[in-house]
Amino acid sequence: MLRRDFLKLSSLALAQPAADRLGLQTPPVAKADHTLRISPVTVELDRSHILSTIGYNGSAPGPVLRLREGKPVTIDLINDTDTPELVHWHGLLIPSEMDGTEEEGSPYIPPHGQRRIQFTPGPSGTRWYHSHAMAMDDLHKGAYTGQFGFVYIESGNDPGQYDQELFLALRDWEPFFTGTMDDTDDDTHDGPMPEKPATLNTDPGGLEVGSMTYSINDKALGSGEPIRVRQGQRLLIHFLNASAIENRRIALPGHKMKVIGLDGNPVPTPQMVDSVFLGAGERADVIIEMNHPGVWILG
Ligand SMILES: [Cu+2]
Repeated sequence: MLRRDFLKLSSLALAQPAADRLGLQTPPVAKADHTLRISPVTVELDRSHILSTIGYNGSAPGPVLRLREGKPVTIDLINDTDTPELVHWHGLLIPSEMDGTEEEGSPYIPPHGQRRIQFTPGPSGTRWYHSHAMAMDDLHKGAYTGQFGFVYIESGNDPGQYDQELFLALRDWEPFFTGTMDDTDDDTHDGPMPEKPATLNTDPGGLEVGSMTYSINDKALGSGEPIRVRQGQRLLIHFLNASAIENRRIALPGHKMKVIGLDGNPVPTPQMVDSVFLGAGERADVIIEMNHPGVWILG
């Protein structure tokens, strides 16, 4: 054995745990660029309302992951729960094996197991990640839990001047089964609407899912820190409707929003609007010029 080889071997032996020493064929494992750990978390919507759910890296939503378009990343997915999980990358064009969807053939992350994935992020823009484990009739599973977070894929193209950048996910919690399809939040219809429900549903329950608990990120209306701005500042807000069940309209009274991106993709002709309406999973990137001093409720 050459001295050089001996040094190589001994440094490997030092770097690896005892169990690997016998084989030596396992190369030292490089650290992943990002790690998402799936585990039980609590969400404090406000002081008197604390939920128990499953989240990423100890919180819900999970961390904002900033990736570079075209630059390969390695992500460790660690499942600290008792059920198989899938992390789906919503809006990314990546191989189905990495995409985290059962129907496309991505392998599950086993209970108390882990998976390392590698992909080349793209296209650029506001994307998100969430559990794709099928909940079926279990409202404590998959997309009903706190397993969601933003992925922002940078292209190097400046989205325009702004003073503050915010990632705000609209979310509902504590879902329940109901016999009524309650879509009164769908206010996109013109003209008078029929009284709802048109016929009284006398079923004891149903398979529609409703919710009465709402938040932006992890905070309910009136709790959490306000967004503080100075007059004339420009906010870049990335909105995501991270709900599995509800459409949402969001507005900032006294201000207009300039929509520069929809579902993460730049819009050809940015428009000024009073509010944006987002279906489940949709995103909007807006610029708001803070030109009306005061206390305003974004909601
Ligand atoms: Cu999705």
